[in-house]
Amino acid sequence: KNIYQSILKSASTKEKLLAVLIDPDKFSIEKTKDFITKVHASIITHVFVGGSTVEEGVTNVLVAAIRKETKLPIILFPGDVTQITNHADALLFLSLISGRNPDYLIGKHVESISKLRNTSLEVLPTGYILIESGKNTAVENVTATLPIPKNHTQKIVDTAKAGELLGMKLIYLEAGSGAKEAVSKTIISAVKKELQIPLIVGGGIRNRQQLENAYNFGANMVVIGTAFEEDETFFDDLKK
Ligand code: 1GP
Repeated sequence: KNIYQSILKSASTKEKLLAVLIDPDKFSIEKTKDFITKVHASIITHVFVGGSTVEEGVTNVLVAAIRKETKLPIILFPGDVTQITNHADALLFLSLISGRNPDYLIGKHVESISKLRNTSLEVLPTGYILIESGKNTAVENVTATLPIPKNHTQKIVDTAKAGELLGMKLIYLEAGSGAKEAVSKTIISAVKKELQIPLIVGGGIRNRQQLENAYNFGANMVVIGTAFEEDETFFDDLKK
């Protein structure tokens, strides 16, 4: 199976994609079966796994447990090289193009190759753009980079376009996990207008209305994590 091709196809038919983000640091493995049952009853199409500070080995065990319960595509959204595991289907190979920290632009990627070589993960080159969202976020702290100010729309658009021209296959607009403000309509629609490749949006989306807004503004895929961590009744609003 080819995950990128299916994302492209969904983008061309305007099918809305929704990823639940499972952070191994905030998820107890015992509830995997129950959680995935709720995922299956919902409009969720993809499972993302990753976090900014996960202990080595934890992601591997958790992804194996999730794999047992679902046929949905499992995509790694790694905060670090240690989170790479062959139990997943694909890897967001994120380059933090909003920042100027060489480690997160190319350094970690070079480090990861010795591990990647031994996996059959589909690699999804992704331009990852952190946008100011009202408070300090984990991405900002861990990567020691500044987000692009939210009113610098042209800079955000140019950054996304530069990512596309560098050959990245996806652009991910990130407000940060638990962001106070999700990425705005102005930003999503301006970026979407210039991009040929699919657009992922995440950070601070907590209800159905915000989710639908993100699609209407131009997101092909939305990523939600915190809203499920805080209250699993959110699944009830996302029934198929
Ligand atoms: C974070 O974009 C994801 O990297 C999801 O954010 O946890 O705020 O939903 P939330």
